[in-house]
Amino acid sequence: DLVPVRRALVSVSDKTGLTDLARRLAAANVEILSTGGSARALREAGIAVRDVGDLTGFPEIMDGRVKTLHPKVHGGLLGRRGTDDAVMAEHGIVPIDLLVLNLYPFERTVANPECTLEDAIENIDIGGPAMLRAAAKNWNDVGVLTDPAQYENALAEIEGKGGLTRASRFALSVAAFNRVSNYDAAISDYLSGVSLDETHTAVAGRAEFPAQSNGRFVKLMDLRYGENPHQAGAFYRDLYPAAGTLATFRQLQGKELSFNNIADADAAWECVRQFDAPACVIVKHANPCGVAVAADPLAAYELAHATDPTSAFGGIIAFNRPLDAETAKIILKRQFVEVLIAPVVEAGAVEEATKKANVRVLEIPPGDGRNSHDIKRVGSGLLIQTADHYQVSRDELKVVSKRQPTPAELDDLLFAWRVAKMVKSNAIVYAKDQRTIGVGAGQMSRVVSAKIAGLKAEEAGLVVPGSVMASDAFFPFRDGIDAAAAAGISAVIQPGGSMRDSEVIAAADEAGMAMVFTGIRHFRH
Ligand code: 93A
Repeated sequence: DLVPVRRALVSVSDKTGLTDLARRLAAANVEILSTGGSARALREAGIAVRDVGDLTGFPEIMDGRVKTLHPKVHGGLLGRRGTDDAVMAEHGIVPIDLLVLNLYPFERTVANPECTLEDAIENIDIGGPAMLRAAAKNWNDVGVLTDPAQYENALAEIEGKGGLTRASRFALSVAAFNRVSNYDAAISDYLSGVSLDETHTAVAGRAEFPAQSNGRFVKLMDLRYGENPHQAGAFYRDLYPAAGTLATFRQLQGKELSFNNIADADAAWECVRQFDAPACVIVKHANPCGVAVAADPLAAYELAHATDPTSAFGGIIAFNRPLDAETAKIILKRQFVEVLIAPVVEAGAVEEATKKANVRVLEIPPGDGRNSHDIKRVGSGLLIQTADHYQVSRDELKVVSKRQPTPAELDDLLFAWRVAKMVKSNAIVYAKDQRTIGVGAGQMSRVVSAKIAGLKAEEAGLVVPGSVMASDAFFPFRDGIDAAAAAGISAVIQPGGSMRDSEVIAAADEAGMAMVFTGIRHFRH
């Protein structure tokens, strides 16, 4: 099932790894055909190449727009060895066994805010996808490399066996069709966001909501099952994942990630990366059950854990600072952990984790990229919205109570607000000294969430004077404030905007509470 590789066509925009690849192909007695810039780069490196123009007897024309669109190229890629030999011989078409090609950088070009429609159009590759499709269609006889990351394995096969195996050729063919599909989707997305004004000048449109947005995800892995064992599941990631988001993770140790692990890890990571100072977030069933900011990760963990030790059992724990061996050791001794996440996991910490084979350890390289959209399935439709990355700042807060919050209360109010943003609605967070003391999540009535937060704080023995409360949306009635007052809360942060705001503010004033409005809410369902 091996196809010997005797002739390769090399045409690459991204010249990464090009000379090494060509040198090794040449050493394996592969004849190299190449296009303008690629051929030049190879000659400069002292590698013998033949110009495609020499093969076709036709020059590159129209600034390179037509360089490989020729029957001698496409016949060489599409000809079925055995079936088409006579017709190939008749027309002087020689077989091309390997295509090494990556496309004009359309995605990178349009990512530049200065990109004009003309720049974008010139970067639509025509000959490249045509050759990729030809080679990929004829995978039975031809290999196709679309990404420098594929070079090493292919070279190893060619050097070791003299050709590519059937399994490799098929996998490379699928990858090539994937690439073409993603490329076309990027072009279609971009153009769908452009409209022409009265003078027929292109103006950028609502590019965040393209008319079509298929083919922009790539599968990272199949999962053992979905949310429940009778459901199937898989994990896809954006073709171009935003730096610093969960989808860029590296798993350093532990069992395979599950569907729920990934969902919870995302919630934990997105929560912890909101904080500048060292922080720890523990998530259970999609909600933070303990969050703290402290002098170092260990101190933050201790405080986060103490919020709700019962719920923390089997939790997903995320840090926004490197995780060291000592901290990992203490955590793993203290409790059962599903996933540990940090921007850097020191070797000693991984070592500690290997003692518990099941604990998954993830490293997420730093970056401040954000997911741009949230997607939710409804029936056989999709709800799409821009993601909620709003961070309320101190000077946006409006004090509505008679009493002003103290500086310490203000710090805690902002802390609690950030946590509340990551808690399922109705979300109520009680906090004190930059740590949660009770979290009420996912209730259908706000007052019950407030009661749950109070109950948790009491159970953990953490209710202290001067504690604060955050509510992800306004209080429709004063009962939530009364419940908080009864639990010992002294300051409240909430969006405001209820019909009964005056009643709610009066309840705060009666209890001597400070209350601030954010003016914006953070529903999370
Ligand atoms: O302008 S094209 O659409 N017309 C072509 O005939 C063609 N053939 C290859 N672009 C074409 N290519 C692309 O040129 C390849 O996909 C590759 O990205 C690039 C390599 O050009 P060079 O070797 O001149 O740097």
